[in-house]
Amino acid sequence: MENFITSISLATKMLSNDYVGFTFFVGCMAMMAASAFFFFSMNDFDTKWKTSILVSGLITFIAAVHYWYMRDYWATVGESPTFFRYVDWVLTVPLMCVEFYLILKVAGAKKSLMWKLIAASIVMLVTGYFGEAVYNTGTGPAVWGLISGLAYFYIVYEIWFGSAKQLAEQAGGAVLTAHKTLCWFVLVGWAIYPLGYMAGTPGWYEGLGNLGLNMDVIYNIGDAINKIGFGLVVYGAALAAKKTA
Ligand SMILES: *C/C=C(C)/C=C/C=C(C)/C=C/C1=C(C)CCCC1(C)C
Repeated sequence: MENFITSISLATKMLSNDYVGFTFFVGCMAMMAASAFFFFSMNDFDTKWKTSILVSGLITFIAAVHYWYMRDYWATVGESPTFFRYVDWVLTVPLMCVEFYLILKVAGAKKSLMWKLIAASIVMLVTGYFGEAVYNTGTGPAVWGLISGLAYFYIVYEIWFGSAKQLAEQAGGAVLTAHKTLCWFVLVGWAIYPLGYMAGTPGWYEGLGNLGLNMDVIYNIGDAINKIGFGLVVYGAALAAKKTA
């Protein structure tokens, strides 16, 4: 009985230098707050933008639920919640690809563009998981990290220079502005993740941990910037489109 009671205790003490625990906690709140914001504001917009903002809210909401579990896993088990992390990404990153498609739909984007981006994002994440959690010794992290990186570059290429770029230019206005900003998120914001991966691979950049920047802290910073920031760009585009309409 006593064991049962301690195992359902809702809060564990957090040490003041526990940056991982702290960023999981704050990240969880931020994702919840962002979800509430997106869900409550979506009805201010017409159908086209409403769906995009709904997807922004789903991305932060799915992350909030995962952060709730990851925060708890870290507090009770004291290890990186790698599995929850990748389940979160496998759900939310494809939704970000959907977001690109939804924005470009006005310019006639085809579903094939969306599926190409989704497929590349899944290759990127599954191979990343292999390098981080399955084949994580010897040359494993380098080989799987490289394949993951190639899939990442394919996404960057497609949105910056491929058909997605052409569609954004045809659409112009708020769509073009939003597309450009989201392209920067993918090029710079998403590049935070390979840094986290390198900080988490034994013998690579573990030294970053001495600066308080270990793998989980880097991933948590990346998620806050990319998931909430990405959603706000979409929200901003919806507002801009409403003003010019
Ligand atoms: C909300 C979560 C997002 C936007 C996650 C994005 C994750 C990546 C862009 C991960 C990329 C990786 C590489 C490019 C190589 C090393 C392995 C990964 C999976 C960390």
